[in-house]
Amino acid sequence: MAYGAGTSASDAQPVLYYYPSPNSLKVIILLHELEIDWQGRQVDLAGGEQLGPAFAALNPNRKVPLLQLADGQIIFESGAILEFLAEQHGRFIGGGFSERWLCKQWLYWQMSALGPAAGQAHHFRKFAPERVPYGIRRYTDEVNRLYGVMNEVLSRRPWLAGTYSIADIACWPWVVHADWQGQTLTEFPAVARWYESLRSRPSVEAAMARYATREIPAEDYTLLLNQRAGALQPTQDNG
Ligand SMILES: N[C@@H](CCC(=O)N[C@@H](CS)C(=O)NCC(=O)O)C(=O)O
Repeated sequence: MAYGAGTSASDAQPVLYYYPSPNSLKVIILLHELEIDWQGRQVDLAGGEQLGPAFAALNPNRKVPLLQLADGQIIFESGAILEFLAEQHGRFIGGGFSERWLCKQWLYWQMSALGPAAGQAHHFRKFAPERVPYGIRRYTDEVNRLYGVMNEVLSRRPWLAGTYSIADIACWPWVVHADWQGQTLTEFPAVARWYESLRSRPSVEAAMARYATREIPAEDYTLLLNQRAGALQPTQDNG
């Protein structure tokens, strides 16, 4: 099946290809904060929909989230989608030059540090088919260190980049799953305060209601955890 830009009236809305996981939730929160009408298209990751040639034509990395704008333009990588939307609307990206870069700095920190380490903690603590004590210890400790970094900063100011921004929006969905990472927020009072400030925002509540939070069954991961370059199917020309 090709995806591509459609022709009906509803195609004036951007389409978010997503899965109920932290990287997609970031984008869903920002869409709500910006009051953008959007259509959600949940991708069947367990069934390998993202690996088929049609989706690969949209994202060569074959992962969600992916945002298809009304004009057909496509953006993948959650951090890039957040930056694009925030820049386009001139909101949630800091006021002046310094704050803008503070915001990007924490956004990249999330993309390169918190997200990958928390993802590995989820993997080794919850989904790995064998128990690997080194992996569990390594990523539980690293996530603990990263929460400590956030706690230090959030003890000095209410939001990671001064004012509420995509940096906070990027980090929060990972902290939602602190228990999966072996962390408890009582150890990090400033993170707990920040977590609650975000959780109680109407846009975040609305995003959570639309984001079908569910325990992802371990069998959903079978396909995801066994991919190598040789199995990549050629992409399809969507025209
Ligand atoms: N760095 C990417 C990571 C995206 C990612 O890992 N997506 C996962 C779901 S959270 C996915 O699509 N997995 C499908 C697969 O691995 O086949 C981003 O932030 O957008």
